[in-house]
Amino acid sequence: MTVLVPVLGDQLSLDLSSLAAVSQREAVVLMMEVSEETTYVRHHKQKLVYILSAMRHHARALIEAGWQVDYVRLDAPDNGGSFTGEIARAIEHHNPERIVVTEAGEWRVAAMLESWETLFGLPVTICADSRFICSHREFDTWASDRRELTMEFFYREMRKKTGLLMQDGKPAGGRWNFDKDNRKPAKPDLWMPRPLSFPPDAITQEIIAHVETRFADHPGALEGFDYAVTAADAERQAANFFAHALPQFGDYEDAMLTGERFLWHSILSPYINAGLLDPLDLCQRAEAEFEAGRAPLNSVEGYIRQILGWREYMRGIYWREGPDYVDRNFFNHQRSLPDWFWTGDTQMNCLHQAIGQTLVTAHAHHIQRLMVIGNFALLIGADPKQVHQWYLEIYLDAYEWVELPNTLGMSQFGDGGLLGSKPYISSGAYINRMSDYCRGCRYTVTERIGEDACPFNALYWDFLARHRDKLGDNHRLAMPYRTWDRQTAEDQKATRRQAKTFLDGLARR
Ligand code: FAD
Ligand code: DLZ
Ligand code: SF4
Repeated sequence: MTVLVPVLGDQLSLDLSSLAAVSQREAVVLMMEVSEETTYVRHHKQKLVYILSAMRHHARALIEAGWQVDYVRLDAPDNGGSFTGEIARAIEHHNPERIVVTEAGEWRVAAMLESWETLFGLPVTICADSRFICSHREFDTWASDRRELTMEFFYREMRKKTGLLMQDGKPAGGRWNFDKDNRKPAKPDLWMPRPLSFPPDAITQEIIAHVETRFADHPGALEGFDYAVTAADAERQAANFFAHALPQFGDYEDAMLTGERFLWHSILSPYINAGLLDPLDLCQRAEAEFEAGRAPLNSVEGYIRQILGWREYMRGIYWREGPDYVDRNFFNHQRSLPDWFWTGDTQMNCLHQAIGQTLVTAHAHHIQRLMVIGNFALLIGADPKQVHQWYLEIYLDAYEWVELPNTLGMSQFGDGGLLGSKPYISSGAYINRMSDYCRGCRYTVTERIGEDACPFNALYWDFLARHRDKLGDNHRLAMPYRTWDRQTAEDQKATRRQAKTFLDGLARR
């Protein structure tokens, strides 16, 4: 008897639930490079190289572990072009009696998996993805009797469930959250930790050449690609993070510095999301660093909260809200992103830095994504679906289940506040406080009106004025609205005129 076990490009774990559910003797593992997955958005070229190379390396690891693997390359002449097309070919070839697959990470692919039983007349077992710490049912139980789905309360449940940073049923250090200790700006520092560099091996080089020609119209640079593409190298980067960056992770979590792309961040999200690293294992290792006295609680708690809290919470929201979450548009924003989102060619230094490094590395850290790029997109009234597509295509770690709630929900307030009690917006003052970008900018961060005024300032107030009908009652915005109301009608008019002039010339900014 043959069992077909399709392993998708973000399921690159040797202890995947589908593999655990079958015996090696009967299984044929099917891995498929298919054009539908490489083009459903215009993925950044480095994202394509990363996924395809990690898939090819994972196939080797599976074979070494004793699995029979049928690997379909993108350039195979008879490639079926889609997961379903390749399953059809594999059924002809291997004549399996059933299919066992780990659940997909997004609605689009989940619908494909669910269609196979009827389409092919074979039993299909869809296994829960055990790499996540919170199951769908657990999340729904937590969410079902709540009016507000506050992440902080979900996170506390996860701490209790896993026992991470818990002492006698209480949070370690007497507090659940050390966020207020974690907002320090950073200074240039020669001894800043650096992520490890993994020069491309022959497999990766071949893919780079293929991507360069076949996906020439996709955004992003390929030069300098040096991400890990194996579990062993991802593990080296994890060890590097724990040894050198974790102790100060918390202090500088929100900081931004010109030319410093990674700061004290872990740069592990691409590896966790593709399956090369296990999220719970990383949390436990961070906790062990605290217990051994090598990393302080504010850093370790902050790091664990990102994974155990935010990452699991985003996944829960994604599946709970359903496939039409992507169409939510609370503010009815319709503006297109300016073309310079794909070149970084703007005079606003913060955006030039954040988008520029994104194009070069397919990575930006959380505050760059949220408070520079996302903040700007929201203030100009960009269409949240287009903003979502930009993030999905441009970041190495982007899969819809995690990217969509972060972008459309947290960053663009497209769902009207499911994930946050107020929109993440700010004037230039926040960016100036948390970065050194303003010093190198053609605009003046302290000015609101005039040729040289920082565009974020007028845009911020214009946004609040424009959306008063929807935000006026929000008690967390009471203070900025009071400040706005204290201004003279003439000042208010000048601010709104300034914003309009800026938006009229957005393409050239
Ligand atoms: P660190 O700063 O070292 O954080 C540790 C880990 O926590 C990360 O590796 C990641 O696994 C997890 N994490 C942190 N914040 C979040 C979060 N908000 N949601 C989920 N996991 C989190 N993250 C993705 O993995 N994929 C995405 O497509 C993605 N899109 C985003 C879009 C927007 C608009 C925003 C604001 C955030 C997005 N994030 C996304 C979250 C976050 O920016 C990245 O996880 C983080 O920058 C990855 O870098 P790192 O591994 O160095 O993270
Ligand atoms: C993102 C991606 C890309 C670019 N290419 C492939 C591929 O060729 N084959 C594959 O199995 N997976 C790929 N992926 C990841 C899938 O899109 C990912 O597995 C789904 O998003 C899961 O829901
Ligand atoms: Fe960005 Fe304004 Fe600062 Fe320039 S002055 S870097 S546009 S916040």
